[in-house]
Amino acid sequence: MKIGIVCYPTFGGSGVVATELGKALAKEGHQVHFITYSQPSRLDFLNENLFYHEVEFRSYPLFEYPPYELALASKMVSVVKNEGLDLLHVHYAIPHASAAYMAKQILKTHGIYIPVVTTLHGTDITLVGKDASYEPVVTFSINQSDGVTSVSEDLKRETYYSFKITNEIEVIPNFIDLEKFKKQKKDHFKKAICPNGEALIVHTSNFRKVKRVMDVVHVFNNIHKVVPSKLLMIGDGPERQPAETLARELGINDAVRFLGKLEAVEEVLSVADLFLMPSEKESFGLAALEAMACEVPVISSNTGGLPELNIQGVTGFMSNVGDVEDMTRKALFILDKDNLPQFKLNAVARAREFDITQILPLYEKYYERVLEKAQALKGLQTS
Ligand code: GMT
Repeated sequence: MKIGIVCYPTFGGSGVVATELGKALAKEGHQVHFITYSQPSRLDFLNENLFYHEVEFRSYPLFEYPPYELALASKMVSVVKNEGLDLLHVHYAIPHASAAYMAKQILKTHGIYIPVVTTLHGTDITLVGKDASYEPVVTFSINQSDGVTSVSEDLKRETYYSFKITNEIEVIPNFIDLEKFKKQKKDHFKKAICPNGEALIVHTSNFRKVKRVMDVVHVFNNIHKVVPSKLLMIGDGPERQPAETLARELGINDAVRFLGKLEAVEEVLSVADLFLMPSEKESFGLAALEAMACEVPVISSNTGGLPELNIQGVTGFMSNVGDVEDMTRKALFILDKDNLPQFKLNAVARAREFDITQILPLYEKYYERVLEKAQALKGLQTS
């Protein structure tokens, strides 16, 4: 198949899923064309089946807001035509699904029918998409897609609840490459951070409000009072500075290190004992899956799709959003030396269920179904 993938090329979860999916499809022999405004950060390997097309958009003094969506739709039209794509797969509804709809209509006037698959990732539905300034366009473009997938059952429910959706939504969960995300021997690194055998707690995110980064600092502060421990904060975003200030105010700044964005997160996860994800909303929780793959149990909130990943009392624990005391109690239970080894084994066993080798065929089969449906429709129109 020749597949066009549209995504945000940044560090966010949807971009990571889209890029890893494209890489895996290319390894399987499909031809994959990424269409984005810059090189996706995880598009870091060479394969004869991988192509990258940059969306260039010119500004003009008249434009206070450059019309990116138009430039993207135009680029989709040219890539579909010039490369003979079979299908467009857009990740994150806004604005990719509506740009794809426009490209599809333009291509129809050239006698080309390009099926569009839209994958809903989370905040495109739960936060941004619901907003009145986007809702009609999001509803319309989901309903106009030839296929729609969501990354969890919860996100599917939420989408049907919040929008008037007439399309079927297929759940295909996030996945992990266990060749990359696995526990590596990094004893020297652990020794450098925890010279006295302290427990190592890790949080990774884009430090947006929805991640409740302050809860991470509060939970750690409580743990630190009982168990000698260190906290590594990976990623960057608007809540980083307030979190650093809070750590200083609580007097734990020596035990907390902010590392910023890291390429090789798996190296840090390899030496971690516990992962914290107290998010307000989380459609799946890819960062928690990455931790679990590296044998790290998870303390998370019980929101969104997290109960579909983190099994209560087995791979970690869940608490209500904002219940810092409950999260602390459960974290201390996991960190007990009699409990930790089993939680670690359970975490990686669960992660194996989301191995890319299990999930990739689901996408391939779904593409085939969408293409068959499109062919049948074309047949009806020409007969
Ligand atoms: O977590 C983020 O804020 C980034 C966001 C994105 O779209 O880039 O992640 C969402 O998509 C991921 C991949 O499908 C999911 O694993 C995350 O749970 C989801 N984030 C939220 O729902 C907040």
